[in-house]
Amino acid sequence: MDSTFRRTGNIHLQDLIDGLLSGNRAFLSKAITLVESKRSDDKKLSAELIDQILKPTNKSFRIGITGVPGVGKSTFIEAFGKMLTAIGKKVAVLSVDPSSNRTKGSILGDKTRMDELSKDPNAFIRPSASGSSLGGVAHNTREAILLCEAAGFDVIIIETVGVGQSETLVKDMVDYFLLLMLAGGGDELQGIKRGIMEMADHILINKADRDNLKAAKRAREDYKNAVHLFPPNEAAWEVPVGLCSAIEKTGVKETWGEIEKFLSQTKSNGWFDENRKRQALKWFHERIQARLEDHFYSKPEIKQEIKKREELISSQKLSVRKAVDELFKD
Ligand SMILES: Nc1nc2c(ncn2[C@@H]2O[C@H](COP(=O)(O)OP(=O)(O)OP(=O)(O)O)[C@@H](O)[C@H]2O)c(=O)[nH]1
Ligand SMILES: [Mg+2]
Repeated sequence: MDSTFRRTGNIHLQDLIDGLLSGNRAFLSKAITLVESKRSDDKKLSAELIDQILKPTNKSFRIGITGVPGVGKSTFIEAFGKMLTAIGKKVAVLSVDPSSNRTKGSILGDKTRMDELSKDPNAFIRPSASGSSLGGVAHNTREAILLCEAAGFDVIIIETVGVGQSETLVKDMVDYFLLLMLAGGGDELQGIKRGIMEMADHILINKADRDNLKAAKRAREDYKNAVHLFPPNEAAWEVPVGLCSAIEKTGVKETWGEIEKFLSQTKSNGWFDENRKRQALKWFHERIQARLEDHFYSKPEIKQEIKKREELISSQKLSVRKAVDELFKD
């Protein structure tokens, strides 16, 4: 039994590729597991896999969705995803979750929140990318996006929690960045930084239903005013501020309407392609940096050399500059 056979879950790489390209979701799952693997023989196979499925495609559309925990991202994706499959789209949902303390429970919770979508034959849901660092998670997610596209999914949704650096990572891998907000929380309370609002291509106030509707309408006016003060974005896109209720499924079609407008505008003004090109180049350089770092720190002698110098630096017997020069001497 060759190692290729064993490491792809008892199927040959070529069969995995054929299954993936035919849109088989079980094969897609296996392929994502393979690219997430840290084993060096798996990494070789993954590289081959990615290389073989990579063909230029402009067919797909990648949407990032963020917002504080509990804002309703998963519930929204369920409603939005079902609406998309109903109009004939194939939808893949991936999630980026930088918090390592998230339990299996909430992943199960997500599955139930996306209950209908997860049963839909035209949808694929992958709860969480794994990785030892945020950069690793981002890398795995980017490759998972490529695999989903190769499997024929035309809308790829990436859900991420609105806390910390993960927004920037997701922004760099999507065509459209949707920020879900709540009415009445106030920006500080919602933990959403101005920088994240500025990154958004669309602000959507969720839970605009029942007793909350009035407050949501007021919040929409506030956010509209705020958005006007932001510097214009490179896409020359006027950021819409909308209302929705993921539970009552209102504002969902309208959201897709805005996205279609964005698509046609940015495909004709060139931003869509330009943005993807820039993202690919940025990814390329990030990977070079990660590789250099791995290469350096994995040298067996380097740990000790670093430790020695850490002590000298702490006791002010060695300058940081000299220490670094010494480490890179040869
Ligand atoms: N009233 C109302 N409740 C909603 C709406 N959308 C979501 N909820 C509720 O809000 C809670 C959180 O929803 P989720 O979809 O899990 O939120 P999330 O943003 O995915 O949360 P995390 O994945 O934990 O960050 C659930 O109890 C939902 O039922 C909505 O439009 N209206
Ligand atoms: Mg969620």
